[in-house]
Amino acid sequence: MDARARDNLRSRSEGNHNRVHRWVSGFLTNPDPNFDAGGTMLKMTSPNDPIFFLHHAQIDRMWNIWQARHPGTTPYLPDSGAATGHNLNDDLIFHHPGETPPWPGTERPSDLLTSHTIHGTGVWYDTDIPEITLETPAVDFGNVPEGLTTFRAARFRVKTCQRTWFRITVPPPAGNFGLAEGQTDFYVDPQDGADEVFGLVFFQFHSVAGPQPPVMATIQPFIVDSEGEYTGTIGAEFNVGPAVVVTLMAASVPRTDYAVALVLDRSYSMSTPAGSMTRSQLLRNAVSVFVDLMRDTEQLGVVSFDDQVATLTSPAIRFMDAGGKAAVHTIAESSDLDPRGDTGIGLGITEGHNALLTSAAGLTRAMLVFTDGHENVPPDVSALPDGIIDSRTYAIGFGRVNDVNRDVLDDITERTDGDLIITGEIDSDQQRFLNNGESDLSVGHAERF
Ligand SMILES: [Cu+2]
Repeated sequence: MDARARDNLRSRSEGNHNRVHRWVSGFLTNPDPNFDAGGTMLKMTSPNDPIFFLHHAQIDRMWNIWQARHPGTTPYLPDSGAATGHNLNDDLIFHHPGETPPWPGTERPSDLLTSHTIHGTGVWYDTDIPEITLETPAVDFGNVPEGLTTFRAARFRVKTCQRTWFRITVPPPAGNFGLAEGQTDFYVDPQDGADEVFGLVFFQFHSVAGPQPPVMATIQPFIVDSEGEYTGTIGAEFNVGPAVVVTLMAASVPRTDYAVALVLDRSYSMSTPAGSMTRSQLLRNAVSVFVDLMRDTEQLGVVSFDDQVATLTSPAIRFMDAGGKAAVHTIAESSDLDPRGDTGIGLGITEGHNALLTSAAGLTRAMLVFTDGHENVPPDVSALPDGIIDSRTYAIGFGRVNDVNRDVLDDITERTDGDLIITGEIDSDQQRFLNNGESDLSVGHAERF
């Protein structure tokens, strides 16, 4: 941005800047010197006009875009040789010589090169380039039982005002690691009121016996240039920073057969939204995915709770052969899980414990508690005797982190070193992967979202 050449951004934007001041204010075409054509945009009082702010924000926005398009170009010139106050590192002058400056402190052009610095980090133009940080250089699938396919996400922290894409440009080499259901492109949208969102890029791992050497995959973040401002082509892709490499790692472990009690919250608060569906719908989906991943040598029981408890499977714990799976699918669709009363998590856990007592010999017992954690019917989880939470117990909280009662969920899981998952606000694709991912809860590993 050089003031000295005619055909550059600065000359052109200053020329256009001046025209807008004239257009908005209007020319004084009436010879009567007292006639005011309206508006203040042509006068030194122009900052009083609301249009002034919009206008200057637009000039600043265009400078931002120009900087992004010319990353190797000096953002401001001249750095010397111009009149005092106009060089890169001069103090800007807002008053006549000999007069008192209108406000204390100094600003220099070099202080104003980055609009986020000027306006504060929370103020963005909606066209600004996203700021992206990879939070997971290594994506660890943990211990995965042989025969299972699980999903894990590389996670990016994203500051953005627009949809931000991630493309797996170099997929993991053919083998046990791979694309999640062939998917290479993922995106995240900004959320009103949130300074940051998380971009998730999923991979899958299929567990077979033997060592699992880590593999690499490459991900390129980009935006779609809907106005052609960054690429010169409307709808073209514009890469945001360089591609990043993530390392995928996993370990295969022998698969054990499990007896599982699903303890399902059907209290009224489960009717509230968790992302694109209600918590209750999320729960029904999770149950359906979970049961399909069980082997016919494993057992499952389903318990519901609000202020009452019910064991919905008959017998309480049954093998997940075709008939058993069909029965659980019927339960997942039924009105027996409709949101209803208050929340007695302790009641549900006790009922699940009793169901597990009837499991077949040789199976490892585990309990999954699906709840939003707002208990209001005794006994409280904290008051349950240790013998009741004895099997490996996992809690799955519905809703965003701030919506669920973290203390109660932690209390459920910590006694047996289980994991806590909070589902967060996620779209349906991610939901599908998360639901699949719950399969490996059976070996005590779960990713925290
Ligand atoms: Cu102006």
